[in-house]
Amino acid sequence: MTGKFLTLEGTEGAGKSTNLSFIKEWLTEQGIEVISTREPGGTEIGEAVRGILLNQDFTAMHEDTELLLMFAARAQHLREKILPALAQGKWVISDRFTDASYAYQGAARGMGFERIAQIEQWVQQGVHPDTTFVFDLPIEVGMARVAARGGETDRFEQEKHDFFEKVRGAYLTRAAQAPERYKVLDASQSLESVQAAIVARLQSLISEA
Ligand code: Z5A
Repeated sequence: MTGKFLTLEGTEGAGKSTNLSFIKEWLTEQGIEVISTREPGGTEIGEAVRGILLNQDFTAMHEDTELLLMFAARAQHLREKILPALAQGKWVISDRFTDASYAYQGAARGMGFERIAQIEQWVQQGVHPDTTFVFDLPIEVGMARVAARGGETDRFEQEKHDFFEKVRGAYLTRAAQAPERYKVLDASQSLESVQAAIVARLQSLISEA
């Protein structure tokens, strides 16, 4: 028996973390065993790597280093946490996964998709999410939400508006190329309306399981 693998993607302040908790709670109420996790991170080693990746003092980080660290954390995450949970029939929800590497490193950093696809194949060996929710909203709306929430900024949040437009565009392009895997949500709508769309997709996933 294998569980389902769900991922949440989008630009900053789009509502991924908020809805991760909602999805976990909703699935648990349906009697499904679920674990939630995040990238970069998810394991003790992955969280240590996250600390390096987000450290805003590390302005000298080369884009190759950034990409390889993302996948180093992911390799550990898959083997230590995601695959064992799926094998036990649990559902796994991750706040970000490989689509973020395509969007941030591939599109926004301009590294291209080919190299990422090669590393993806090497690390994941064909493992992909069953469903990816893309929380889509204008960049300035997400930034305003993050500003209102307060807290520390990280190395990625130092980037300019144009960087995040490329990220947003890449997510939408990938979603359009594989509509059966992606569910694009209008994250500028109220939380209630976003969550109603999420529940509709979860119900159809449960009926397929
Ligand atoms: N990264 C990468 O480059 N390559 C990779 O392969 C991976 C990651 C895996 C860390 O990610 C960075 O790593 C990320 C990409 C890079 N950098 N950036 N930017 P992260 O996920 O930890 O960081 P984040 O995207 O910046 O998270 P965030 O800003 O916390 O966004 P969020 O989780 O989507 O937002 P939220 O906390 O759920 O919501 C923000 C606020 O809006 C909050 O106060 C909510 O109550 C509010 N909210 C949420 N939804 C609504 C609605 N619908 N209406 C009104 N208000 C709302």
